[in-house]
Amino acid sequence: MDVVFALGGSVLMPKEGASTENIQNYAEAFKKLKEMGHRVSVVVGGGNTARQYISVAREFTNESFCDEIGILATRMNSMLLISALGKDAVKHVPENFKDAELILNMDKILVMGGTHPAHTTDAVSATLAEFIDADLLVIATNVDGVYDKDPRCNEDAVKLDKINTKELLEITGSASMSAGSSGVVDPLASKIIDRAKLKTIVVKGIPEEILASVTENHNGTTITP
Ligand code: U5P
Repeated sequence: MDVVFALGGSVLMPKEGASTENIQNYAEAFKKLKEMGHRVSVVVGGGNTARQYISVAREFTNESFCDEIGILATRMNSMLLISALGKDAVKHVPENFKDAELILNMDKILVMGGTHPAHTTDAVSATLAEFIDADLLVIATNVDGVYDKDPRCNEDAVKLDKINTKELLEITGSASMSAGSSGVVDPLASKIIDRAKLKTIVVKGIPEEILASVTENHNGTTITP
């Protein structure tokens, strides 16, 4: 299967910072998927690094420039994962989808971060999945699926096992577009998922769920056209 993963920066680079064991566990999961015969792309988020830089820069500058800072954080996190993937990856973080596809055609795991301001790496992963005609997009994040309302501020929020792309648009449509925002799926990504008719799974970003996402035995939310 041709699978694109959006790996939330907050799981790769949590508040406590990077840990060798953590990065290694993710690298092992992606290598295993490649060994199983899947074509693997990983779009890495900016995590706490991006959010810290953006929160200070915002006092001085506009959102687009904050986005540019966020993009650099996503590329640094990508380099960290590339370093742990060794010969299964290429020591280059592509900045557009044409270069990204060349890396996949070299039979390597593709790792990339952001591209342009005004969206998150969720939107990058959805566009990449559309561009390379992937079979599946997996959004591996810090929540375990899509809820009917934000579970961080609604105790009665209910996790949805299966939804369609129109329902995803309704749930995520009102999310913030400011630099560093962290809704479960960025509203632009939801629109791309809908237009590209992409089968998408939202799972908790732990190696076990990343491996399970290709088997249907995951505990997340499945989104279908
Ligand atoms: N960002 C962009 N464009 C991209 C990727 C990221 O502007 O293509 C910026 C956003 O401000 C985003 C931040 O919130 O970098 C960190 O990425 P993420 O972890 O939210 O995906």
